[in-house]
Amino acid sequence: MKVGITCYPTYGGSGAVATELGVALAARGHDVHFIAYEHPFRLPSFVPRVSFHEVSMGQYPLFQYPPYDLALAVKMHEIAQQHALDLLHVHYAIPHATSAYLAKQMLAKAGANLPVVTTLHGTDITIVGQDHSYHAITKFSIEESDRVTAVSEFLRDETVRAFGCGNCRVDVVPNFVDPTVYDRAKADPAIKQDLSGGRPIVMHISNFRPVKRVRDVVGAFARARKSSDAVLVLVGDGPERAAAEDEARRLGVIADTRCLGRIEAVAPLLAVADVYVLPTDRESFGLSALEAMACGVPVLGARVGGLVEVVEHGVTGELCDVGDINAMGDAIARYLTDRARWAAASAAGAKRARAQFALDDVVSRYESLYRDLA
Ligand code: GMT
Repeated sequence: MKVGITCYPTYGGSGAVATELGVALAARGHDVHFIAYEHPFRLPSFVPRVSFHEVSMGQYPLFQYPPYDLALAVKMHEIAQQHALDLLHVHYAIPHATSAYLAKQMLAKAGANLPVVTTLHGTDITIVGQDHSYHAITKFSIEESDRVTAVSEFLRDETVRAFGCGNCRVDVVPNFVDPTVYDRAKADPAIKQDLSGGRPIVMHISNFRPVKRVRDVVGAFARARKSSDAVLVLVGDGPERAAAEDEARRLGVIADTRCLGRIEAVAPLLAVADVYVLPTDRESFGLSALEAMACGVPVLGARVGGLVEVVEHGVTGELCDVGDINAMGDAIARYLTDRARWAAASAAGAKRARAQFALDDVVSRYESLYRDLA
């Protein structure tokens, strides 16, 4: 099939999922066309059967807010015609589902059909889509999509609740992980040595937005640090990075904290981590938690949203109340000091990631959904 994929190309779970899906589809022989304003961050430089089409934006002094959604619709329309796309799969509803709707209507005028699949990822439903300024168009664009998927049951239910999409079917297709890439057997001792001198590693990876509560990561680590000699490794960058470093200074753990900034290939880092921490405010899935589990890293997270569908509490990690830094710190400490407990959670996480969220299984589900539409 010929599939167009639109996503946010920047550091984040929805772009990672969209890109890895596209690469996996291409490996199965499909032609994949990414349509976005930048090269997706997880797209290796060249992949057979994968093309990237940049959305170019005409500028004009009148535009205080250049209309990206229109330029995107035009590019979708152009690529769909030029490459005879069988369908468009957009990730994150705003504005991608709306642009896809416009492109579909433009093609319909010429007698062509372009089915649109919209995958809902998170704040497109839980925050931005519920803002009054976007609510009606988000509801409309979801209802006009030919198929809608959500990455967790939580997100499906929240979509129905917030948008009252009585007659729109939302299928849950979870995010996935490639178990051949996210694999503790591939851990490189030299990386661990470099990061921590061989000491245990507590890790967090995100775009450091306020929703991720990165200061709680530092607070929980500082508490756990009292009973272990662990090192905190923070990966990523964003608005809360400086505040997280300040917190590490304030709590006296800055010397045990390493901030690596944005790193695109995180599997080699996760493979040497001992505990992964995701104390987030809200999370429709928590892709990084799944990637950590696949690498045999127990996950310490907040009991929110779809994260409870990924982490099995008491088995592959522990989930605490949002903001309960003491409980999180104590749970981290238990994994760091009780080797048997750690080994059981590590093995259970690696097994669950492969059994429930393996790339091959999930990509097959998308493929069959595409076939239903073609
Ligand atoms: O929704 C967002 O704010 C951004 C999005 C992203 O691009 O990272 O994150 C969401 O999608 C991810 C991939 O499906 C999920 O793993 C994240 O849980 C989800 N983020 C939130 O719900 C806050």
